[in-house]
Amino acid sequence: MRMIHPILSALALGMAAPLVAQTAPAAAPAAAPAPAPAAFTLPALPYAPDALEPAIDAQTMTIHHGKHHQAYVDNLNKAVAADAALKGMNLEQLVARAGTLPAAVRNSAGGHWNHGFFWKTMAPPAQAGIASPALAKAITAQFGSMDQFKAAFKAAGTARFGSGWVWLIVKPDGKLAITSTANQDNPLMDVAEDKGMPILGNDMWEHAYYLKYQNRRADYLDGWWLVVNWGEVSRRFAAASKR
Ligand code: MN3
Repeated sequence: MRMIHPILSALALGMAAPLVAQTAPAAAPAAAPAPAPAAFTLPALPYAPDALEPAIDAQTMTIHHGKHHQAYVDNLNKAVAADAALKGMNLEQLVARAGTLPAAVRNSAGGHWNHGFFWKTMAPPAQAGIASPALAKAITAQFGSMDQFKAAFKAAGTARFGSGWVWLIVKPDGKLAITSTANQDNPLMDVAEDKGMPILGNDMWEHAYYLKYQNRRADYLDGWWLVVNWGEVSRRFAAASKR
């Protein structure tokens, strides 16, 4: 069940805090409350939970989105509410200074950002599409061919020890690179070894694939290409290349 702290619910709905209303003198007009930062919320999946089959099964998607991602959102809301220094920061700001944050905030903010990015990185097989000419050209220039890129991405994913993510990023110099991060870190974080703008990313946590693939992470990485949303990845590449 989704649990939301009552104060966060009230803030999200724009309600006045009840204690203020009860104790304010009747004659004094209440000062307009400062705009409350919206609580972080779970984005809806952009497709049905079974839409990515056979690459990813419906049960995995339902648990991954509704339980795991929801938990990152809930824990992030709790951690931010408990730390006045973080008040009003948006998700991008939290991610960018992850190295200065308590572990609970770093993990939850990364988890929320990474999963929101991940759902949009995928599409049902019939809508997966192909890379734009510009992206295909950049991939060929950097990795030799699309097949060589996929092999290198798979190698980086299988080499990630324990839980983490594997990414295709646009580096500050505009070049593409494959990198991986541990836990819920990502290449936008100040702590990342290889920094850049992610345009493609796959979840290397067992919760992303274990029900269907068990220990066979390499098979999951192979099957996953069926549901990569190349239209979205190409749009991200274009946006990152313009910066
Ligand atoms: Mn996950």
